[in-house]
Amino acid sequence: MKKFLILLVSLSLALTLGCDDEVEESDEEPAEVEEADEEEEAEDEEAMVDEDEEADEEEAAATAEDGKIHITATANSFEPSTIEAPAGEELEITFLREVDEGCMTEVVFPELEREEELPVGEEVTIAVTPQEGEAIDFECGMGMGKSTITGT
Ligand SMILES: [Cu+2]
Repeated sequence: MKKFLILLVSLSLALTLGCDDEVEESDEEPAEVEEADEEEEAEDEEAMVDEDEEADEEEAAATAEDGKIHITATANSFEPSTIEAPAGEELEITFLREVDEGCMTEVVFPELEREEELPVGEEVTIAVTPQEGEAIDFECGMGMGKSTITGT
């Protein structure tokens, strides 16, 4: 009987200790989950900052220098899409479509009634002469990627 009691006591002691261990472990787990969440949030914030920077770049007008500007046709836009050029001077716009995806297969100048195919990897140059305060638009054949050259 005495042996049985000792066995019982040591068993319950072992169970109690076992329970303590479990409680400690479950205390630690939520802390790890919180850390993971914080890391994810930090990554999300970085992604948001990157997007903001890209938006700023798009808003700023590129200035044509020496009567020339290079424009890249991406999958769905022209970059830069806002260009300022000296009024009354001929501007050579060189387009280069870099990717064989999306719909920037041609560039259309609606006001000038001009359009040119944009084969991938081939430079296509179009000359325009923007007048003071005049906006010359260009876009893809479907009217996407609207972009503007302004004479200043
Ligand atoms: Cu398009």
